[in-house]
Parts: sequence; C-alpha cells; structure tokens
Amino acid sequence: MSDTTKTLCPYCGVGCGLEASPPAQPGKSINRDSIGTPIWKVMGDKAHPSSQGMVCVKGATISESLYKDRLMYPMVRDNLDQPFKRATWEEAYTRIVDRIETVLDTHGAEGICMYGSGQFQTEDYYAAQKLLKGCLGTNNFDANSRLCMSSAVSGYIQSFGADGPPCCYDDIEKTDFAFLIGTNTAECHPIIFNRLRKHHKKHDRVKMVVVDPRRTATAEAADIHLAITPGTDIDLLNGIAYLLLRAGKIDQQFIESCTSNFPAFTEVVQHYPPEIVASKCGISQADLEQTAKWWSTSQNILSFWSMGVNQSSEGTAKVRHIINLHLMTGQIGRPGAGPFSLTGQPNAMGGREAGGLAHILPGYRLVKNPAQRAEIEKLWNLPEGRIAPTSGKTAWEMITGLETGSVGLLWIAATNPAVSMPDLERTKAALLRSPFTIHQDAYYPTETAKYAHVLLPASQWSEKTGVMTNSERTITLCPAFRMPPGEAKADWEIFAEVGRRLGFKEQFWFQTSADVYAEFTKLSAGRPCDVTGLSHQFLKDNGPTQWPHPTGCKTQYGKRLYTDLQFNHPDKRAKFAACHSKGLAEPPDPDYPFVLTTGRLYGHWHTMSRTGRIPKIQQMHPDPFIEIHPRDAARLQIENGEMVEIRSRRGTGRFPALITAAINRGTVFVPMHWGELWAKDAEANLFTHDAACPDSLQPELKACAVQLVPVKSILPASAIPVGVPQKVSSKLGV
Ligand SMILES: Nc1nc2c(c(=O)[nH]1)N[C@H]1C(S)=C(S)[C@@H](COP(=O)(O)OP(=O)(O)OC[C@H]3O[C@@H](n4cnc5c(=O)[nH]c(N)nc54)[C@H](O)[C@@H]3O)O[C@H]1N2
Ligand SMILES: Nc1nc2c(c(=O)[nH]1)N[C@H]1C(S)=C(S)[C@@H](COP(=O)(O)OP(=O)(O)OC[C@H]3O[C@@H](n4cnc5c(=O)[nH]c(N)nc54)[C@H](O)[C@@H]3O)O[C@H]1N2
Ligand code: SF4
Ligand SMILES: [Mo]
Repeated sequence: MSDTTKTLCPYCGVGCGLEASPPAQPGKSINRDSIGTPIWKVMGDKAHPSSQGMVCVKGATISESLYKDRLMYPMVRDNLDQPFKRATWEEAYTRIVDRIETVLDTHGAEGICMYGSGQFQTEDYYAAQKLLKGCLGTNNFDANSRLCMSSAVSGYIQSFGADGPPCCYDDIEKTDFAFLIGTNTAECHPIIFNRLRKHHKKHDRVKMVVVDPRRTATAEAADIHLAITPGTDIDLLNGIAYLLLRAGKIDQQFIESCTSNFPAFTEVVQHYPPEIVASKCGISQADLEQTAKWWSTSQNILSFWSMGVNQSSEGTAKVRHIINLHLMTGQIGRPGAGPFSLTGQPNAMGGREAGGLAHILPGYRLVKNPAQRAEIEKLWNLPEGRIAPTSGKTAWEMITGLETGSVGLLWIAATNPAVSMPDLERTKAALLRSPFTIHQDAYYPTETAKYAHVLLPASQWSEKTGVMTNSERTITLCPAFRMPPGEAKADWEIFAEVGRRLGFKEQFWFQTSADVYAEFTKLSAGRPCDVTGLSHQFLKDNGPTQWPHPTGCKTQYGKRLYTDLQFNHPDKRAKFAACHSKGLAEPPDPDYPFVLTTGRLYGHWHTMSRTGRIPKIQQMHPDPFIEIHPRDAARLQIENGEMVEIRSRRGTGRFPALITAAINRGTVFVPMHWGELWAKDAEANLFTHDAACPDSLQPELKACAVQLVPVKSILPASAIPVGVPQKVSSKLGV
C-alpha cells in the first residue's frame, strides 16, 4: 500500500518494525494545529527482520499518544515563580543564545550542560555532540543512558576493547541455553521474549535460567529461577565459574589463543565454592549446580541482561563477569552464543554510535584519546585542541554542579529528570537552583517543566525523519508521516539553529536530517560501527540494515561481531575481569531493614508522558503499589491494599501494599513510572541514592535500604486513604 509508512516503534530497544497507515480523514491530519484528528493505524511490519510483524501493547497503541497535551509553542519566563508566556522561536532562540554567551563569559564552556536521551534519533544526537563538544568545546553532554546502559558500554569496552553487543536476534532460535540475569524480558523486551519462549517451548533440549530477586513473568517461564538476594550477582557468576573450573569444562584452546588475564580470574574464583555462594545468594546449591551444568554441557549459550545488572554500584564488574563465563567456555562469535545486553531505549544504541555520553565521541571514539579527538576536530573543521581532553559532567554531576554553582545553563531534552533521577528531593532542590534551564519536550505538562525557564516544543516520532539503532545493531529509517503540532521542531533542527546563531554557520550547513546523517556516516569510516555504506536513501530502498555496514558491504542482516575471534584490544584478545563481589552500596541494617528495588511494568513507559495518556494502558496499571512478601507483611501487620509508608534515609512516600510471594523476603519493589503529575508521593526515586559504579558512573537505582510503616500506625483510621491493589504486574499478559 502506497500510503503506508514503514517505521520503527519508538519505545523499547527491541526495535520492532511498524507500518503506519493514515486515518479515515487523511486531509485533517496534515493541519499542524489539528490535535485530536483521527488516529493513525499502526501494525507490526512483517518484513522487519528484528520483529517479523510482532508488536506489544505499547507499540500497538503508540499513535493514541500523539495528540493529547502536546507542547505547541516555545514558552518562556524570567524566573520559576512566574507563569510561562508564549514566545516566538525568534525570542526563544535569542534568549538561549544570549544566555549561552553570558555563561561562556561567567563560567566558561564548562558551565554549559546538555542532558539528552536514548529517545533522540541519531541525527539529534549527532547535532548535539557537534554543538557542545565541538563548537562550544565542552564535553558536558550526557544522556539518560547514563542511568541505563553505561555499565554495559564500559563492560564491553573493558572486556573486548570496544563497545557493541556482539549478537543478533536470530541467535535466539539457535541457542540451547538462555541465561537471563537482571532482566524482566517478558515485560520490558516482550518481542524478544516471545521469540525466546516459543523456541524454549518447542525444544526440550533448550534450557532457560532467570536470575532475579522477583518472580517476574520472565522467571515464571524459566526451567530454574535463581531468586538471588539483591546485589549478589558477582557471587553467583563467580560461583558458576568455580564449578566450571572444578569440572574442567572450560575451552582451554580459546582461553589460550584469544584471551588475557585468565590466571588472575582463576585466583579470584577459587574463593567461591558452591556452599558459600548458595548461602550468600539465598538459593539452593542444587539449582546453582544445575545452572553450572547447563553452562558446561550446552552447545550454544546466550546470556541476556539489562537493568538488574547495569544499575548497580558494581555494574561494570557484573557485566564483565557475565562476559567471563562466555570467555572461559568459548561461547562467543558464532550463531546462538554470546553475551547480549538488552538496550533499554529505542535509540540508546544510536547514541553510543554518535558519541552521546560525556566520555565518548562520534564513531565509538573516546574523549581521552588525543588522536581520536584530533580526527574529529579535523572532520568538523574546528581548531586543533577545541575538544576538551577530559570527560564532561555525567547526568548526576550536572545535578551536583547546580548545587555548587558550576552549572550556569542546563538544557534538558527528551528526558524527564524530575521523575527519573536518583535521590529525587535532592534532584528537585538542585533544579530549583538552576540559573537557566531549557526543557525541550513533546508534551506539556511534564514534571520537569516546573523547573524550566524556557520550554521548547519538540516534534517526535512520526513528525520528524531520522534513524534509530536497536539492541541488535539494526538501523531503521523512521520517516515523518504526520505534521508536527503547532510550531514544534525536530531536536536536531533546534541544535543546528542555535549553532548557526552562535556563529557556526559552516558546521551547521545541514538542510535536512539526511544531510546530518550523511555527515555522521562519513565519521564512522574504519571504526567498529562503520556505516559508510548507509544513507537515508539506502535505508528507504533496502530496509533495515545492521552495522557494521561499510561502503560496498553486501550483507544487510544476521551479522555477529567477533566471528574471527579478533577482539578490539591492541593485543586482539578479550580480557578476563577478576574482581570480588562488593555487594550493595547501601545494605539493609536494623534501622532500614528492607532492600527496595525498582523497575517497570509491561504497559507503562518510564515517566508516563505517553502511556499515562492512553486509557487502555492506564486501565492495565491504574496505580502505583509496593510488593511485599506475605511473611514480611504478616510481621508488620500489613494487609493487602493497605497504605504503607516507605522511608529511606532520603525520602518518604506512601503506596498501597500488594502482598505477593513473587518477591523475596526482605526485598520490596515499587514501579518507577509514577511522577508527581500522576500520583502523590509515589515516586520510586524519593528513596534511591546516588552511589554509582566507579567505572560507568551509573547509579545504583536497583537497591536502597528502607523501612516500612503501616500508615494506620501513624494516622487516625478516618484519615487513612485506601488504595486499590492491582493484580501482580507480571500476570498482566504479554
Ligand atoms: N514496559 C516497559 N518496557 C520497557 C521500558 C519501560 O519503561 N516499560 N523501558 C525500557 C528501558 S529504557 C529499559 S532500561 C529496559 C529495562 O528492562 P529491565 O532491566 O528488564 O527492567 P527493570 O524492571 O528495570 O529491571 C529488571 C529486573 O531487575 C531485577 N533486579 C533488581 N535487583 C537485582 C539484582 O541485584 N540482581 C538481579 N539479577 N536482578 C535484579 C528486578 O527485580 C527487575 O525484575 O526496559 C525497556 N523496556
Ligand atoms: N528508580 C528508577 N529510576 C530509573 C530507572 C529505574 O529502573 N528505576 N530507570 C532509568 C532508566 S534505564 C531510564 S532509560 C530513565 C528513563 O527516564 P526518562 O528519560 O526521564 O523517561 P521518559 O518518560 O522516557 O522521558 C522521555 C521524555 O522525552 C519526551 N520525548 C519523546 N520523544 C521526544 C523527542 O523526539 N524529542 C524530545 N525533545 N522529547 C521527546 C517524552 O515526552 C518524555 O517526557 O529512567 C531511569 N530512572
Ligand atoms: S517490544 Fe518494544 S519495540 Fe516492540 S512493540 Fe513493544 S515497545 Fe515497541
Ligand atoms: Mo533505560
């Protein structure tokens, strides 16, 4: 059908292909002010190699989110006590450019920060890097991927010498053993999970182990669920390695010819005999031994992980210890085998390619590498030495920079930190102190708008053209097929215009997003993520394509990295990590005896800016809640549905109890989705802390110590609000 547009789902990193077709009255939908026009029809694209026509409830309902509460025009105010007033783009640009010039005088380039997002398209990311890191000369660009994938990035870099998940989704149907750790794939990467579950059900020989302190929908499908105590992943992984070594089930030849640091690793592993590991992790020795047995006997092993691993004060070490198991058994570089991080956001992968974190540069280059900085300066036609030699501020350092006054301007785009940052009271207090905050978003209100001096209306998916890369390195063109509402503009256009007004006309020559992409692909020449063979036109004509894709490349899909077993370290070897487990940054104690963990539900997306506005999804998950084990609830005399006050060292909130044996004793869970626009005092990040992995600087959003107090013991009975407990989230079908 000619009026059907092929595109990509803009929610999770699975990256399902979609086909969008116009509503019954197509004429209306091209009027920029016609918010509320008929809704476009969206279906799975059967021809997309990653998803083969499947979609989950989020993809299926995406077009319902495009109309309500859109930010239509730039809005400005002089201070946070004033109401916003509508401004023209001209006024908004002038304010921003004047302020950037002032901050350059008062603070230097280091006073300017941009906090972006894995929901940018690659062109948005690239234009932002050129503006901040190139033209302005500050590496203070970080993305919400810092809270998400940065431990995976640093784990890959340390183990393999370069970032990049080595596997592809076709490995799912080729594996004999799927090892899922710290991932609720069924709810968060549902289409990957559908493929895996189908393969698992079909073949008796295929085994699945899930490691998670909660009995999620993912864990329910497993042959063994290892319900470990939060923070004991490295104990478990070293414990499996111990059993493999003891049984002699290692790939000696691979270890000798393709790896380094094995002796140091074996030295560490000796300290993890099964009796000690089982007891530390809170699992049975038999389950541990059976898991190790599958690691030793399976032909092809695929491991998957996401936030239960990355969002940890030892996130990088956890990632590297997963990779260790693949290295000691030679499970990499062939179909059905390898370590596979599941990317959270739709284009966090594109962000890594475009250099969208404070320590990297476009084309998988590093800020600290002088030769790589010089290459980029030359390609950008900027003076030598323009790119700063040190990493910029991370997301959290931007918050602490507001506290100390070192940040003079904070530009927040496509992320909602007033819900998603750790230690939220502290974050909000810091945002209140910001001398000048720009919030560039598709919706109004958002929780972060409250802290902004300038609101810029962003066009979003379906309204702007650009590319996105999914978890398996497949790049899909997402063309614009509707007009943006009001005066909304694409993120890259806004960055480019500010760049031009600051005097960088030559650097921001782009007329279209295809121009931006063309320049980016040139920069990738000879790099691990070489995409010199791609362009918007190529992707339009040939469909989704996996990287690497250098000029002249013939294969489009089904590619794996490291099939030649040559890694990216100078010695071409992959490096074993050798570390002991450190446990949680804030372990429970008599005052705060529970570990609070946080995460996602099947229907909602993050801070609900889209899914909170879709009735079907609101009905699926109407309210926040706290999951508590029945025995913990009995001890505290908490009944199902009763309001519970959660207190951590940093904040207090109230949630209805959902009593369920699906969570470990001593651990409680709250969903991350609800911000102050959607529920009162029910933000997961009221409790979390800023302790982060020393390598990736990713905060430990998955664990903090809390106490629980039934609200009835604080308030008189008449004043107690009654919450409605919902079904266990994991039962809400996939
Ligand atoms: N429905 C939905 N899907 C999404 C998203 C969404 O908002 N909604 N967001 C997307 C994004 S950006 C991301 S990053 C991904 C996240 O995808 P996931 O990482 O799968 O999701 P989470 O629920 O954050 O966390 C996963 C699991 O980690 C477990 N966990 C907690 N502590 C530990 C621990 O110490 N060890 C281990 N092994 N496990 C632990 C939690 O119990 C939880 O079940 O989802 C993506 N997909
Ligand atoms: N406690 C706890 N906290 C967490 C997590 C957790 O597991 N637990 N997970 C962390 C992780 S992994 C992530 S990824 C973050 C996510 O946290 P956020 O990034 O804060 O969440 P979103 O709601 O996805 O915010 C994206 C915003 O971008 C807007 N938007 C969408 N498309 C566009 C566009 O094209 N342009 C612009 N300018 N705006 C657009 C949306 O309207 C929305 O307001 O949360 C982190 N915080
Ligand atoms: S699995 Fe992810 S990419 Fe696929 S439809 Fe659902 S949210 Fe979209
Ligand atoms: Mo994420």
